[in-house]
Formats: sequence, C-alpha cells, structure tokens
Amino acid sequence: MSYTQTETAPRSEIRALQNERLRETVRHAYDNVAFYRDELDAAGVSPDDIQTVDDIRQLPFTTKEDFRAEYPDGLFAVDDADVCRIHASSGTTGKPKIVSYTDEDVAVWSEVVARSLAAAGVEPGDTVQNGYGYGLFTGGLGLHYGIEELGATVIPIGGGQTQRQVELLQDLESDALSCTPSYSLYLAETAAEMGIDVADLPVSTVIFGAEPCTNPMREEIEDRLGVTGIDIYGLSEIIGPGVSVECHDAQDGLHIWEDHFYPEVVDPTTGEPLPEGEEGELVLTTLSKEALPVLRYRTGDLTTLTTEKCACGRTMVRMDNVTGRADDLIIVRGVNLYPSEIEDVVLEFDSVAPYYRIDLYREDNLDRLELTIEHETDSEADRNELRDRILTRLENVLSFTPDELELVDPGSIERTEVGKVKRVYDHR
Ligand code: DLL
Repeated sequence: MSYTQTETAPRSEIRALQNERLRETVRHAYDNVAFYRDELDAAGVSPDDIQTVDDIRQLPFTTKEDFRAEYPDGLFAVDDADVCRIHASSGTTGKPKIVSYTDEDVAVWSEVVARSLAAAGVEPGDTVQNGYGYGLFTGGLGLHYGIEELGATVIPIGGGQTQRQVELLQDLESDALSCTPSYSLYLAETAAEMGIDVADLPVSTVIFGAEPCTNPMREEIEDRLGVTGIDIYGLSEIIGPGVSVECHDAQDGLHIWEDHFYPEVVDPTTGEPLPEGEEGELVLTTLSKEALPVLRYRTGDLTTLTTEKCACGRTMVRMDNVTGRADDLIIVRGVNLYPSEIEDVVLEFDSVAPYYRIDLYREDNLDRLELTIEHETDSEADRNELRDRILTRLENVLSFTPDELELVDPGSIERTEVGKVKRVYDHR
C-alpha cells in the first residue's frame, strides 16, 4: 500500500509538479546562496531560463568538492535562526559535509522515510528496531522520524551493543530491523553465538542501506535472517535515507521519490546525460529543500534508471541498486574492476562466509591485489580445492586473478559494529 497518492500519480502529473518545484528551487538557490549565484552567472544561465526539467542540463553540477570548499555553511539558503537541525556526512577524508534542515525539511524527510517504510511493507502499529547510528549520521534520526511519522513504534537502539540488540529483537518481537547490510549479518552471527537463530524470531523485514549490497549478499541476509531484505538509499547532501527504496511487492529497483528529488544519470567521465537504461553516475537535484537546496549533485553512485511500470503500482522512476561508486573503481595492472564484481563471484561459493577484504599494494611499480575471504571449514585440503575453483571463476568472469587469495578461519576478518563497513584497503 502506498503512503501518499503522489506515489501512483500519472507521470504527467509528477512532471508538472517537478517543473514547478524546479523553478522555485533554482530561484531560491540563486537568490539566497552566493555560490549558486556565482556558478549560474559564470555559466551565463539565469533562473528564468529554467522552466522545465528539460532545461536542467543548462545548470552546472554541484560536487563534493563544492561542499568542502563551502564548509561549513556556505551552501545554506536560510538564516541560522530557521535551521532546526544539522547533520554531517561520514567523510573518510578531509572535512565532513555539513547539511542543514528547516522544520519543513524535517517534515518532508520524515514523510519520504515513512513512504519508504510503507513501500517496504512496514505498517502502522508495527515495531521497528532502528540499528542505524544516531548522531551526526543521517541514518539514525532519519529512520527514527520516518518510523514515528508512519505510526509505527521505534526502538532507538542505534549502532553497536550487538548482544543487547539480539535480546531486544527477541524480547520486544520487532517486526522489522533497520541497519546496514553488513551489520545485519553480524547481528545474525552474534545471535548464533548466543544460541539464537534470528530466522526463528518474528522479525520479517530488514531495511538495509548506507552501504552497497550485491544480490548474492542480499540472498545471504535473507537466508540467514529469514527475512525480506529491502534496500533503502540516500545521502546526506540530498536529505539522508529515503531518497529511494525498493517496494516489497516487486523488489525490483528502488523507487525514487521524484516529487522531491529529480534524478539524472550521466556519463561519469564526460558528464553527458545518458538515456534511460544506460548505467552511469546518479545526479540528483532537490525539489523542495529549503535550508540546503542542491542543484545537479554528482553523487558518485553508479546506477541506471527505468520508468517501466512496476508491479506495485507506483509510477515513480526506479533506480538499480547501487553496488558501486565511480570512485570505487580499482585499476590493477590495466584491468578495471569494482569490488562488487569480486563480491558477486566470491559469494557464488556456498562454503564461503560473506566476509572478505581486498588489499591493494604497489611493489616495484606494479599493482598487487590480495583477496582474503572467510571459509566456513578449516580443512586444508578443502581450502586448496576451493581456492583453485575461486581463482578459475574470477579468471573466467572477470579476466582477472588476484596476486594472492587467502582463505581464513571464520571470524578472522574484522567486523564493523558501528558505521559503514570497509572492505577495500588501498595501501598504494
Ligand atoms: O548513508 C544515508 C543512509 C542512511 C542511507 C541509512 C540509507 C540508510 P551518507 O553517509 O551521506 O548517507 O552516505 C551516502 O552512501 O552516496 C552511497 O554511496 C552510499 N549509500 C547509501 N545508501 C546506499 C544503498 C547515508 N542503499 C552514500 N546502497 C551514498 C548502496 C548506498 N550505497
């Protein structure tokens, strides 16, 4: 069931709303943010030139570097007194990106997360254990407000305290769990150590996001936890979680809440817009944000878009699940690889645990890639045989062989209890 009527509106109606909101957003950004005024002036574009979403290509892109250069509040479009909330993105390098919200922005955010939960099959009256980190990260509070907006009960446990999470999941009989995909597996593993099988608990849905999750990884989550896995996507710069979500009915791509976020897919190298169905970098424009309007933001996330009808009846465009970012690309000895491609191959093997890491080195001007994977048995003979099979499969599928492939005991690879999992370590 959809949460708002807009979700199933005819596309012409959605388009009309987008046109109107885009005009307002560009005007608001131009009038209130010096950065946008300078950028548009430099590009020779006046806000009046932007009448419909077809004109959006005239606007310059906004990038992560722009957020950093304007740190902390150079992109804010309202007075400090009108800002009711600040969050920040979990930047791994340099300054974090600071983002802000007005009361109305928080209301919109709560609504898009409530829609996302409804699409995920969560109903008013259900209980949701929220395992996303609270604080500057948008995951915790973003989900929290959405769960309340929907009329469900929130258990605001946040990240970490995994044994406690397992106990609460059992004792409070939550219907759904929201957390990163890697954490859901860690939770299942911890539960098993406590003698509890999460598959036996009432929890029937995991709403996972904030990290890439390939299809084999999703299958692991669904099998191990006995749940339906629903992918939720978002980023701080645009609002936080709730930009898009899979629907429970089809689980076939993530519906973008297009009345608030206008999507484009562009060639990551040239920035040229790509036709529907072609993979490229997702670019998002906010259509209703007050405190922080963002024009044509280069997300770095790779995906495709489709407007094909969805079985759930929602008419909003769908994006493919994001399994990689343009800047995740690993180039080793001339071969271009995404970590997700390695994950796809590795998780085909049943006796492999869903934990791996990729280490990159440079020795004598040559790149080296070492792959470490957890193996569920400790028989050396089995390991040798499995190692050969994985190497052959990697070579056949990716035309690539790691310099070293190590199979290690279960539990050897570090688990992430709080925050986002890190699987690639570039020592070059
Ligand atoms: O991760 C917001 C979020 C919280 C989304 C909870 C979903 C659930 P940031 O910390 O700003 O915000 O990181 C945003 O994380 O550009 C993607 O690269 C990645 N990401 C987010 N959701 C997904 C997803 C939050 N479902 C960055 N699949 C984004 C793959 C995702 N990657």
